[in-house]
Order: sequence, then C-alpha cells, then structure tokens
Amino acid sequence: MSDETAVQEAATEQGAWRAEQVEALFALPFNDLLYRAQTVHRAHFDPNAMQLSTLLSIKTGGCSEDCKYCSQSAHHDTALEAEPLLDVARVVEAAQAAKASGATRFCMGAAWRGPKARDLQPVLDMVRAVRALGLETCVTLGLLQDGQAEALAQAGLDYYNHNLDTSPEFYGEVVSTRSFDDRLDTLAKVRAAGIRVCSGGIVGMGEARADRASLLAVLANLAPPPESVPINMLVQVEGTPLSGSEPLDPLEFIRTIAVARIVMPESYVRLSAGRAALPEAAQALCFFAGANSIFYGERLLTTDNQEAERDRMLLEKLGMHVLAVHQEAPAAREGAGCGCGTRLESA
Ligand code: SAM
Ligand code: DTB
Ligand code: SF4
Repeated sequence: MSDETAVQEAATEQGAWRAEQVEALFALPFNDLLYRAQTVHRAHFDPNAMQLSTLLSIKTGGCSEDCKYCSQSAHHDTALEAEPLLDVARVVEAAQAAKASGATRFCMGAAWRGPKARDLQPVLDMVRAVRALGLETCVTLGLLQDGQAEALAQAGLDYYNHNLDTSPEFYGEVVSTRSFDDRLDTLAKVRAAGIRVCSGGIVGMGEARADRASLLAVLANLAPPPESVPINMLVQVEGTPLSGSEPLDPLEFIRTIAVARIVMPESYVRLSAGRAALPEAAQALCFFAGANSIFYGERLLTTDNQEAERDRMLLEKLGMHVLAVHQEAPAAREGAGCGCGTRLESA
C-alpha cells in the first residue's frame, strides 16, 4: 500500500482526520494530489457541473468586530463607507438580476457581530422574498443567538454561511473579538435547526501549511461536514492589518482546494474570494482539483469579482454547465442535516 493510500484509509477507518494526516496530503507530489482529488470528485459529483452563487452586501461596514482581513471592521481605517440595512425591495431587485444572469443561489451578507432581535425580522422577509423567486437562499449574519436559526429555518433559509476562517492555532492572530468556539457554537445552532451549513476559511493570511491542514481537518470532522465549503484567498484591502501580507503561491491555493475535496468528498467546494486574481488556467486547475462552486457576479461583498461574462465564457471553454437550483419545502427537511444539499441535477 502506498503512503498516501494508507493515510486516507487510516482516516476513513477511524472516521476522523488528524491534522498531520491532512498535512501529508498537502505534501503529495502535485500530480498525485490532483489525480487523487479528481478521482474522489468524479465518484461523488458530475465533474462538469458548476454551482453559481451571487453575493449581495445587505448591510455594509461599521462592524464592531476586529477581523484583521476585513474591509468592514470599524477597527480599521479603510476607504469603505458604512451603509444601513437595505430594504427588501432593493434586495429583491438584486436577486432578480442575479437570477436573470444565471445564478441559482443568492447569498446575503451583513457586517454584524450577529443580528440583534430587531435586525432579524427584515432579513426573514428578504429570505422569503428571494426564495419566492425560485432561488436558493443563503445568509451570513455572524454569530446567532438561541432561537434565531429556528426563525431563519422557518422562513425557508437553505444555507447559513459562517466561516471558521483559519485553524484554531492561528485564529488568535486574526480575530480577537470572538472565539473559534463561538463560531463552532453558531454552526451547531444552524445544523440543529435543519439549515444546510456553508463554512470554510481564508488562506494567504500568513498562516503556515499546517494551519491550512488543521482548518480543513476541523471542517472535515464536523459531523456531518458542511454541505458547502468556501475557500477564500485573502483579498488584500488597504487599511486592514493584513494588507501587505505575502501572497500565497497559486499552486498552494490549488493544493488547498484538492485537499478540501479529498477530506470532504460530498461537500460542494467553492472557489471563493480571490478568484479574480487567478489566471484562467489556475482557475481551471482549481475546478480539476474539485472546486464545483463559484461566486458569480461583478461584486463580492465590498470588492470586485470576476465579470459574469468572463465566467460564462470560461465555463463554455471548459465544456462545463451550470447546476440547477435544488429547493425543498422547509417542511421536507425538518430535523435535517441529511446532506441532501449534495444532490445533483444538471440544468
Ligand atoms: N459579519 C459576518 C461574519 O463575519 O460572519 C458575515 C460577513 S463576513 C464578511 C463573511 C466572511 O467573508 C468572513 O468570515 C471571511 O471568511 C470572508 N471575508 C471577509 N473579508 C475577506 C477578505 N478580505 N478576503 C477573503 N475573505 C474575506
Ligand atoms: C465567503 O466565504 N466568502 C464571501 C461570503 N462567504 C460571504 C465573502 C468574501 C468577501 C471578500 C471581500 C469583500 O468583498 O468584502
Ligand atoms: Fe464584521 Fe464579519 Fe467583517 Fe468580521 S468578517 S469585521 S464580523 S463583517
């Protein structure tokens, strides 16, 4: 048995990944790693299908948290102007445009530590209105209090995005105003309410490969792992403490995607922020490594994304097609956490 096969079989037998085992995957020769990731990918997904999510910042800037990568933290002096919560009509307009452009999921992000009681009601209205358009819904609102995940589930929310951001070991270098365990607690609340989990992290923040491996091990060992795993490359924003970090080698980024695919074979892996900075050939290698979801549309939250027209051309050049929307009635997923977010239906 080869070393790498032994690594994977050991992890499968004991049902949990140790960070050293995940790091051993990172250390494989590049071609072996990509071959392995593509093999796992094909066993679980249509390798030519791509999931398209469009983002909208529904409440921008002025955030109380001190996340060192973020343009929206009130602790940093960035050029960003804070804006209040958008009204529902404005959000519906943006969701309609996203749908017309070909997106199947609409993700709404708010620059909050977490939603206050008075903030949640308008967000529930947004979820219901976007869902009524036939789009999958996702929100990322920060830490949740008791009862808030249930209210979101009741409104029909399909996914809640809450990233672990980095390894437990490196976490203190990046955020001080909330803990790694606070984040795990919110993920547990989301899971218990029957909402699908979207959770990943950011690379290129000066962390070591061991941290990237440790983050992926924590995500893979969640039971079950997140249905959706965004892998973001740090977008360096002037005025944030992490601006000026040593950029990550794109080959290491592709390795990160490949390892995520191997350790979370049934999850959608999203090539997320930082994609516009990658040449098309590197993006294609990320797809080969197992990324099967992207943010689609000209803007992420506060920074630019790759243009939609360029994405359509790229998918066409690669012979890839868009994954159709997969919505269930909220009642159908009571007591969920069933992993049904991984069902395949091609447009
Ligand atoms: N305030 C909420 C929270 O932090 O959970 C939701 C919005 S927050 C902007 C969502 C995620 O975007 C962060 O957890 C982080 O992983 C990612 N993100 C934010 N700024 C980024 C940047 N400059 N580069 C890459 N990813 C970033
Ligand atoms: C995720 O993992 N990445 C998205 C989404 N979830 C909310 C956010 C990326 C933000 C990039 C920087 C910005 O545009 O502000
Ligand atoms: Fe606030 Fe979220 Fe940005 Fe942190 S990542 S500063 S919580 S908006």
